[in-house]
Amino acid sequence: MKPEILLIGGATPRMMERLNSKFVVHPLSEITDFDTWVSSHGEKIEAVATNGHDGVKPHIMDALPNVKAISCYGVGYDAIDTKVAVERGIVVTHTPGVLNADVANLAILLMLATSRCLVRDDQWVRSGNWAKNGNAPLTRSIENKKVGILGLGRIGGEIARKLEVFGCDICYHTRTKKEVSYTYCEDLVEMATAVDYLIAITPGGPSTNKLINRTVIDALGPEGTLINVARGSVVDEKEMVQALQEGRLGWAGLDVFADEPNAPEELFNMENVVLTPHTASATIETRQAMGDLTVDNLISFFESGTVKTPVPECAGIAKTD
Ligand code: NAP
Ligand code: 8YV
Repeated sequence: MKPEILLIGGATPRMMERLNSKFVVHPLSEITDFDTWVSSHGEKIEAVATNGHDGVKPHIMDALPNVKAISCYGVGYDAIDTKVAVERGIVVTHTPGVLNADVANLAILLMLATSRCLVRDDQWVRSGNWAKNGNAPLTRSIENKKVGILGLGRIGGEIARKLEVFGCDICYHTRTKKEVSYTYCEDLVEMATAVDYLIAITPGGPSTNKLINRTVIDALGPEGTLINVARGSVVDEKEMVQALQEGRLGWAGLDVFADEPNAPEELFNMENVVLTPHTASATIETRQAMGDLTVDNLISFFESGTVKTPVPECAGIAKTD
């Protein structure tokens, strides 16, 4: 008998094929009346496959009493209540490591796109402005600039290493000092004051909520650039928009937003802003690796009771191979 699982959000064809071969998959998107479905199927569901955006909402968690594993397609799992999961003995897994390179690449792409005015200059050519009005205004270099990284974990570390090629002077802020050669800044405001670029790459959730507030934004200032590839919740979005409008913040490169898939409309006409729709890990190669790991964790859990990549909160209840 195949175990029955609930699939929240989308899955690639490759993931679906592998999931269907091992499980009876119930896609949430195909359930029209959740309460009726729960009364006939709720107790049969033994695992959930989800993603970092959708997570598992409390009413879904409550409706599935026999869930033993939740596999998240993404490294960030702030949309899953791990406290409740651990209390119920549910093992939560995620996809760390396999997306480091592409997320770091997008952070640097946003730095380059904002500093070199990529979107404006692309438009300069397409609109005929070049032929009509001559050369575009000069832009700014990222070479040898000061960069502050908020969150120097797997991805933050990769961003730092890649930025060394540009001669950037790198410092970072985390709760605990790391064994690295980059300068540790205990105080985020002091770091923001000192740098040209501030890159956010922490987890979301309560401990990082609006860490980048008005004081930090003002410390970064009119010559500063904010890059956010972490979670929209890490930045006080209203304050950021206002600071960009008033010229108190120079530029922003943003992959994540507080209310996805909605982004503040005030940003849409700003030339000093580059926006991407939460696509830092969205390459074919990286999404394949994430999908494989998401499914591997589930298969391994049901075949051997072990998982490959449990979230740290579940270290005490998860067996690893
Ligand atoms: P990680 O290895 O766990 O690194 C997290 C870093 O953030 C650590 O250095 C940690 O250091 C620091 N941190 C955590 N809480 C903090 C706090 N309250 N204040 C300051 N620093 C804090 O995680 P990762 O694999 O690099 O991923 C980081 C996050 O990136 C994910 O959780 C996700 O939210 C985001 N992400 C976004 C995308 C995207 O598509 N845009 C893709 C992948 C990941 P300390 O514990 O010492 O504070
Ligand atoms: C995904 C992410 O796009 O891994 C993360 O934390 O934010 C992204 O890689 C997200 O999990 C939605 O699937």
